[in-house]
Amino acid sequence: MSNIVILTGAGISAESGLETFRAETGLWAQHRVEDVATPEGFAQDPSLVVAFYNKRREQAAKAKPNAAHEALAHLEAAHTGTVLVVTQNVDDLHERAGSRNLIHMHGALNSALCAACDHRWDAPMVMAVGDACLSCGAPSARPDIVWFGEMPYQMDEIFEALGQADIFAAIGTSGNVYPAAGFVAEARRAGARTVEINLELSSVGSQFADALLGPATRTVPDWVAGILND
Ligand code: BJW
Repeated sequence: MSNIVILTGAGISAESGLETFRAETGLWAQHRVEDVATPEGFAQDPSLVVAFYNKRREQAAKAKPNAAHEALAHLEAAHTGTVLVVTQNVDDLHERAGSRNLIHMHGALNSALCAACDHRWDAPMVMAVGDACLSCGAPSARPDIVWFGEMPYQMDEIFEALGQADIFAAIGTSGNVYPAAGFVAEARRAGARTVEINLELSSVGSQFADALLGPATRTVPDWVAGILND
């Protein structure tokens, strides 16, 4: 019985048609990160930020889980040990594929957060600046997204799982954003076998014991089949 922790990033949803961040034509080539993914950007121009996430919410709703999301859901159902997926993605393709033991460490497009009282609720498809909180009534709704400088969610649970991991895989993430980019070091300290699954080696690729290079819809099902046949 082995414990498997899987970190996913934008690359796992790329073949579902969702843009990654750091590709040449990706989201950060079209928007200044300071403008749309920081609390300061939201304070400066909330309409711009709300519109950015409204558009991405609409795109995510139209996208479908691909063979890589489905393979991870199958792994969770078929593996005799534990499987935890920690995603940096704010789309809901993992849960729509069937993953249940899942942490959205950078938040979720389908969730709204009250900046006044921290209450969360299901976001409407189109949020507006100054939407009222469903709990306290303050006009303080914001997208429930972890921006730069904010604390990612469920970090205690993630570090506890990494400390007990036998296998750690990072799929489709460039290794540029912390704390997620530090998970491989944490998993290695715990003695986990580590594998990077990506089109190319990431910024932290040299820290992994193994690499599987290629599109996630091919490499992830192959990797899952290998684990289940072990
Ligand atoms: C494929 C593929 C295919 C493509 N198949 N693969 C200096 C040093 C160290 C840290 C810091 C520092 N200064 C500031 C920091 C901290 C900061 C940080 O890391 N900054 C860096 C830029 C240096 N981090 C934070 O502020 C975080 N909070 C924090 O640290 O709190 C304190 C703390 C300390 C200790 C413990 C705990 C907490 C918050 C980070 C919030 C990130 N937010 C964003 C935007 C919001 C979400 C959204 O709008 O969607 O999250 S940024 C953006 O990057 C998004 C992503 O989740 C994240 C990671 O991107 P990802 O997923 O890796 O995408 P890409 O595009 O970079 O890569 C795609 C990959 O896929 C590529 O490798 C492709 O090759 C691959 N690929 N197609 C397989 N078909």
